[in-house]
Amino acid sequence: MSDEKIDLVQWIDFPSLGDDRGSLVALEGNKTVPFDIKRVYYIFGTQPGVARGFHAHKALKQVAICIAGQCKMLLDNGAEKAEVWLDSPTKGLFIEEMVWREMHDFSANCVLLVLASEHYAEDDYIRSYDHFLKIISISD
Ligand code: T46
Repeated sequence: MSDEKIDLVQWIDFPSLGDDRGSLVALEGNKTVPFDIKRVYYIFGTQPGVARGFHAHKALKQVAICIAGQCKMLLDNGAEKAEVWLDSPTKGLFIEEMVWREMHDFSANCVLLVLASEHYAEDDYIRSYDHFLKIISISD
């Protein structure tokens, strides 16, 4: 097994293909996005004070991009925690498997676009933080 440590916060900068009409960002699986994109979803209209997430994924990899407004993402790999603002349509946050995530402080206009490496599967979710810590400590 490799001892290589993967950074918890991994940003991807997407080139903005702008001209005098405005801006355009293109997202391509296995190119600008480091996996084959199997699913796309977006979160919008989040009510004031609401926080989302509170889970990790066993195998799913995702890239989250705030294409309008802003929200805060908390990432936690069991050893380290980081909180970052998602607030740019040209910046993607790459979230690997086995990372606990929470989203907080959504602005009213926030549209959070997420690209996923797998189709939706409820059995890929770990929704108990204690269970997540247990699994992480076993796999270390
Ligand atoms: C994640 C964070 C960033 C589906 O039916 N298909 C889907 O592809 C998704 C993502 C969700 N759903 C259903 C499941 C729930 O009944 O939509 C409902 C809301 O999903 P959830 O409560 O999981 O939403 P969040 O915002 O807590 O988490 C979502 C993703 O589920 C998760 O993978 O990493 O956004």
